[in-house]
Amino acid sequence: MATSTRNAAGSRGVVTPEPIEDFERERVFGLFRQFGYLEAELNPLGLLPPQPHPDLQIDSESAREARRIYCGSVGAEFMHIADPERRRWIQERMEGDPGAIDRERALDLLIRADLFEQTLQQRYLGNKRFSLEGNTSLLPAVDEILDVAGEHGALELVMGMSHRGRLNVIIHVAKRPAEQVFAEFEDVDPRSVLGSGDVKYHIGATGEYVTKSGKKIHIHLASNPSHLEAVDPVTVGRTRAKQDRSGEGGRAKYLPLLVHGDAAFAGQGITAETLNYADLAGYTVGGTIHVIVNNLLGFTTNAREEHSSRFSAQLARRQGVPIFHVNGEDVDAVMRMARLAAEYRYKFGSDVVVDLIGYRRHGHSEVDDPTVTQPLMYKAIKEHRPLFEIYAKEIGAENVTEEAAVIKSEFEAAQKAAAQVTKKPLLRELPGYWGSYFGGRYKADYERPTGVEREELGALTARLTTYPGGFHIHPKVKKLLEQRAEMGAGKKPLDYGMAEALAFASLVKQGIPVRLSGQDSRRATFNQRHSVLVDTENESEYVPLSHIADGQAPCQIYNSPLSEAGVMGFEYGYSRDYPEALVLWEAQFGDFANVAQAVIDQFVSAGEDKWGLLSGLVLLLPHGYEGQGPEHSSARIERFLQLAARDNFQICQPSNAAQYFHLLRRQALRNWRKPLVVFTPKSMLRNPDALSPLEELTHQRFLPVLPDDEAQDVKRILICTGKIGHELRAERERRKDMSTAIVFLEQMYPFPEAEIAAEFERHSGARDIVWVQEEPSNMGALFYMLPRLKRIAEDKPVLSVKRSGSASPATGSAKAHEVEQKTILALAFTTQG
Ligand SMILES: Cc1ncc(C[n+]2csc(CCOP(=O)(O)OP(=O)(O)O)c2C)c(N)n1
Ligand SMILES: [Mg+2]
Repeated sequence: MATSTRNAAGSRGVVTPEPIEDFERERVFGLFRQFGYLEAELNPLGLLPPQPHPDLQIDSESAREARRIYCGSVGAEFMHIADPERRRWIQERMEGDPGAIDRERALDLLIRADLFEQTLQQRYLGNKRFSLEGNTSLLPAVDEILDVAGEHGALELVMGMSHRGRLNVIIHVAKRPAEQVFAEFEDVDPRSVLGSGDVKYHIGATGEYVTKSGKKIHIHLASNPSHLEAVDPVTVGRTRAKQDRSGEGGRAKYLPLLVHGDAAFAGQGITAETLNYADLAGYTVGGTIHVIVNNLLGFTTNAREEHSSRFSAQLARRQGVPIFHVNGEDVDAVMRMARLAAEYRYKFGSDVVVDLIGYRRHGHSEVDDPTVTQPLMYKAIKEHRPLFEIYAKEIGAENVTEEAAVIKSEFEAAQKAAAQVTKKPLLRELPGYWGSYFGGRYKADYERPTGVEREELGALTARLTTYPGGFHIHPKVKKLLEQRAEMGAGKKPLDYGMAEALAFASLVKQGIPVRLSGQDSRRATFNQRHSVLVDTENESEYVPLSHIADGQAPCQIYNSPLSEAGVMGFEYGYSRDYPEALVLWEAQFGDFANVAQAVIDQFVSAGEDKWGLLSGLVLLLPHGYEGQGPEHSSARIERFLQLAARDNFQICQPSNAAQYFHLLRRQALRNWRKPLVVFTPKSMLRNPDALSPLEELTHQRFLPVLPDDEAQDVKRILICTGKIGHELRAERERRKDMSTAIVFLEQMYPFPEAEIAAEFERHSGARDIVWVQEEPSNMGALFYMLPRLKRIAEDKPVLSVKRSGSASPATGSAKAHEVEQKTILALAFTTQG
């Protein structure tokens, strides 16, 4: 039960006894604050009947008063919040004066929302549009949110939403001219979008909104795939990037708003993943406002089939954030709650949920007949007037018919105009910071030198391997830093860990921010990074990468929550609004990335093709067959190669430390912004054959193919990628067979055809060309390589060595793995066509 302010004084030792009637009133109010939302009248069609709670069956003046507040059109769920200050704040706002409401403005928005949909319905019958009708009070709600945001100095609303009401939002929130949306329904010249582009209810939009107090706020509605809720982490990541780049006060300036469907909010795990990082240092945006456009339906599925909780919104309860359920047809209550939610976000920097409960006037899309699955609900909906008519009557508005006629004719004029104009495919403008970056097809002149002078490497090493006096370093880390110091001084060859540290250090010194997140990324899965030093006496932290030079760019390395889709989506979003930065997401083992497959498919690989939007995100995916079983061996090279087309991303496997160094620097230093998938090492991290002399960091660049200039009189060329190449080299040594050349393919995509051809040319005496991979025949790069190698080899036979086809990526037995691996190595040197 909530404590009254007078009771709180008791904790200071001054106990003031409560008068009995106050105490009873407080007790009754406490119960209603806690359970009142269950008995609230939340659905315009009466489809969510109050659920009587035994503790609320009280007949008293206080109970009637509390019931009026807590069981009306608003169900406030907030007593699960642990912080008494937050509870008290909500309670005071719920029980206090509701404040003034601009009803005329709300009515205008409601009329526009309905008439826009009606115009679409009349003109483009049978076209999907995912109408907002039944939940049109979303517009006055957003209007209130923006007003509060404006008062707090917001510059931009970063918005993510799916299909429902999106076209309405594009016009009435993002303020695109209605003609542009109507034009999307008109016939287009199909040749302009063959094989690319996206449907109209997925593409993003930007515009300027003027709040009711006259503040201008930029609106950025993010492009969105069909995959429900996948845009949530992307929107939050984008917001964080915008906040980070704006520095001080960023949390107030950029406000994220996610609009969800009720079925998707409850059902999609990525929503839970996104909510989960709301308060974590690496991911917080100072609170996201969530609005659920709740029609108690998901396609043809009823609410009672969607979630085990009474409300879809209750997923958010674990977080201790308030949930305001509100009857979507009590427009005044909707506006009050939207305002309250926005104020709460600004006051406490917390997420907050508004559950806007209405209905869906038509089928899921306008081509579905909902009377088949929800006959009674749709009978009630058919008899239900549009909200603007109900609201106009309620507030006694005059001239509604005339106003509606004017708005209707505006939309009709816009529709006619749209039929005349040619479609403008882009509904949005890119932020200025994208000015010097570009995508499109690869050109060699995009390359930049990536080498770093030896002296500079020495200076960076000094910063990377030292820590403040008095810092209690762990003996293992001390040893690692000592070894790194020798590597940086050229006394020892470099390993991947040091190469990466030098790459990051050189970049931040050059003013390029680095952001890396993943599970255990600070130390790293294989103990190879140690980017954060932890004092053994007091656990204080020292991050050498943040002490490289005065005026350096930030280097942020975060341990992420145990989530793939949510975190990868976030980092993709971050990269979209921070093109200057090197943004990396790391998998613990490469195959865990498949939990984020929707983010890879829908954003990372296809974002440019669908929306013309770019990202330089790097995915670090540990890969390699080391006898650790089915799930720790393969990062699923085959899946990435299958997604590759038209230079949409880069797929690389650097086989030594220097290659990794140049690859990371290349990604940041070029202005060509493309996602980069890196298959990263595990045992190769410490394989002496994969170490690099310091000189290779100074002059060389990333080589898409590592030639073999040790082999002589070559009879056979083995082509491979990654770790197996080092094993083949060891095997060659054992066999003393220098007539076999071993060529490492470091970049699988875009395919370095000329470089491979040059290797074939160099060893033109070779009879056999053999692709060697560790993966089974139905996995790895085999399907991709064979036709390409055959094309280059012309009339020479191209053979392949691989594991037999297998449903699971690798054996569970370490011994069986070794037998298989030995067989591959033997066959590589002996197989004949
Ligand atoms: C991940 C995913 N699964 C399935 C679908 C197919 N789908 C599209 S809309 C929809 C129903 C969504 O219901 P809700 O979230 O309540 O939104 P509403 O359409 O009711 O506004 C479904 C199942 C999808 N788009 N994405
Ligand atoms: Mg729904």
